[in-house]
Amino acid sequence: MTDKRVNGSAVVTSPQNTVEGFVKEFLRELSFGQGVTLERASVNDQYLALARTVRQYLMARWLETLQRQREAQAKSVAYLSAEYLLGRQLDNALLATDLTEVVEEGLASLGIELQTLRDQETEPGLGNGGLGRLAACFVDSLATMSVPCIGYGIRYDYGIFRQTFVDGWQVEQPDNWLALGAPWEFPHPEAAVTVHFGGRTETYDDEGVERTRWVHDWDVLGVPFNYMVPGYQNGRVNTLRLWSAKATQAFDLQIFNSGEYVDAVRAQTFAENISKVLYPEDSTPQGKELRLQQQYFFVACSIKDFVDYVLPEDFDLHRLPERIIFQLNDTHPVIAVPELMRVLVDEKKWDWDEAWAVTQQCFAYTCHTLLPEALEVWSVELMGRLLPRHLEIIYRINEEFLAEVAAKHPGDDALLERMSIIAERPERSVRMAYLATVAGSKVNGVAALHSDLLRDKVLPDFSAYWPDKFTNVTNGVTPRRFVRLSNPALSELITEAVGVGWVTDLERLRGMEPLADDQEFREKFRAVKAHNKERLSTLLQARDGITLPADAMLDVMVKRLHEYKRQTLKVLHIVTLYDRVLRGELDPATMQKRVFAFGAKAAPGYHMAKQIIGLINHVGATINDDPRLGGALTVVFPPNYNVTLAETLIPAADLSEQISLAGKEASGTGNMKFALNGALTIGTDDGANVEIRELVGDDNFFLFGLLEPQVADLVAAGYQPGRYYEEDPALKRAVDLIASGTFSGGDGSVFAPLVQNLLTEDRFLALADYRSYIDAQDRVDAAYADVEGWTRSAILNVARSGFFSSDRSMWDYIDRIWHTPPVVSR
Ligand code: 26W
Repeated sequence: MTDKRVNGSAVVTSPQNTVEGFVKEFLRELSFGQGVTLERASVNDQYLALARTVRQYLMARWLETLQRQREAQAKSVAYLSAEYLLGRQLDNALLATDLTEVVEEGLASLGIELQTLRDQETEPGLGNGGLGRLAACFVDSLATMSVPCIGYGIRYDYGIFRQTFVDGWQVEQPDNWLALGAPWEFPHPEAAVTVHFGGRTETYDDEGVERTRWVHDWDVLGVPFNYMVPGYQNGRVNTLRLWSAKATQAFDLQIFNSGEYVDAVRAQTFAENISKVLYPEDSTPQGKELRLQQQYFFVACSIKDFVDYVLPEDFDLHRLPERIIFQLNDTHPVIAVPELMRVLVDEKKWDWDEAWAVTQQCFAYTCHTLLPEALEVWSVELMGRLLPRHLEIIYRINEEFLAEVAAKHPGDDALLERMSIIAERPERSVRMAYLATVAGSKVNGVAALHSDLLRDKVLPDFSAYWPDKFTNVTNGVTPRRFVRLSNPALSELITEAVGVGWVTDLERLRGMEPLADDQEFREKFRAVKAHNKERLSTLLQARDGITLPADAMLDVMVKRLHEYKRQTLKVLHIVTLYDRVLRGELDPATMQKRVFAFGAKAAPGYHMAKQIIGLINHVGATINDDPRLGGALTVVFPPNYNVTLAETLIPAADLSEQISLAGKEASGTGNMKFALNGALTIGTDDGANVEIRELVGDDNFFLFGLLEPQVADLVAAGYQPGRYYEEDPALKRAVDLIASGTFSGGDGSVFAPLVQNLLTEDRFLALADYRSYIDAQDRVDAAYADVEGWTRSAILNVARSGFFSSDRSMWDYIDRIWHTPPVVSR
């Protein structure tokens, strides 16, 4: 046991990080934690005991980090996010403590396979896609960089649904991720926060000062669950605090005794519904009341927690901006702005201007989308009913803001209407992105192109009014999980080439550039890719009974299913190749063998997205079983794409599909993960693809498609998808094959809605980009045939993608927005 003194007195002793030390602790956890003997322990017992043993190695670091930050009175980041897509925790904890080998050997000495226990862990799917995963990468980076940060969010009882396929169609199953235990969380019911809802407001005289009080209707308890966010081998552990809703009055005995058993627990179920399940939409808000309840619930808990529990109790809140920056992860937590104003004005009894001056310095807003329909608006009817005091405060913020604008632009009523936080039409509603922009000290997009479009197209009036408020921070991904952990073979090769430091300083990958011209290194690089393909094949066989053909180019498209991401265009490519073979234009024996791998969940209510999933699986079933192809083309679509599957799929990929319509994908982060794992990208000039292409070089990137300005012009000129269908015979044949029922048992009606939409609306110009895409894919085939050339490009992609580390993103946020330097050891 290694002793560690924390806050002077209490001694926290971490177990010895030796095989013996670990085995001793593990057996203790098995018997005293799980209450079973080694002989009778289930795999789940073993996994839970292992998790609890490993977390002990992090405990001292956690307590010390908190102590260190308290002493340093350091400024922290409070990352407010409704989603965290964390992925499995065990391996990341082993990497952070550098215990993998010790644990592997220790378990083996007890006849236990570490991999078996790894596979026992259920990943916490507390997010939908890009936004949630980015939050997880960011908190990992801040811990590794020793920057004080608390991630605040919601502990959903049910995360993103489990996807299954029935006859190729998506069917959702509830994600009961807590069922087998949650060894990585630390509940703190003693630190519960009461959150109010509903009711009305009333003004009262407070010694001559008119004040307002909120007379609420009902309330819930917010119980915090802490999760460790371990830094990579730096002795630091930050905190992720997720809130779970509990009824203030769990059970009404009187009602129960009167025999109304259901009524007796009605309040409980109602309250606990708030953190029951994650909303599975990732770009079309449904405007549901429960969603706003969720947003206010975790925000109110978080602000109360930080102001009353994290800050020293005598802390003068006028200095709040010196101690905290609340980063708003999209508009989902922006209700935090009126909540802080309510606390300062109604509870701390500050006057308005005093409170507003502080509030404006405490928030910053990151926008993650370009789709107008993804920008959240809440009707004043709903806001007023659920949060009457907050609506009043939002009205006052808007009034003060519009008065300021009017002073600078007298008589420009159109401008006032355009910039008002309150939209009058179609119904009076609160524009949350506008509230975030007015209150935020900084507003940023997540890629250079996105931030430009945010300024010029989404919030032009605001960027004209506050040019310095707008900035860009291009997304990034953590190299710990998405290279070091998920691609150990490549990591070894990188370390051999540039030394160990790259894991926390990814720009060191540049040292590999010259090796692109090294024949021997290229062979090793190819061996790594082949190994990863083997590993994927083994996994897909075991997980889904999918056989992955060998010696084929692995062409991968994994991301949420959305029309703007254009999975349909990928299907048109596959059908075009199929058509070429059937017409004898391509010889299956000599053509480039390809495996098309898909991974994608569709929001349950998004019917066109579900049609597209059905089409992919039906095309796959037809092509995979067509003997005329001789296995030259194969479609695989493992269900339930998630972080864990990504960790094995991405390192095996040759080609990364990033084919969204230019101007629609804010950034993308999968694109970065593929480049860092030696896949080449075929993509449009959209989101972060632009920066990937600029860094890896045009020769090492397959660019195609309309540029954003051309898209705008084509749409403005009136886009007619039918014309492209008529004028491109290959396209016509591909669409007709789908329409004719070739992939649906001859029943053309199955995909008629999709085909109809494509030929008449095609909102995301798939037909307009078809020819350019197909030509680019032909370039890909030619490039792939040049094995050495392809490997060279792949190595250069890795070597030149260090910029896409989320550590670099954090430095940008720190320099441009947060000003929260790392707390380095005294
Ligand atoms: C239902 C409401 C809603 C609306 C938008 C839920 C979730 C969203 C997210 C903003 C959607 C999202 O995940 N956006 C993605 O964010 C990534 C991280 O910045 C970007 O890389 C992706 O381009 C963007 O689509």
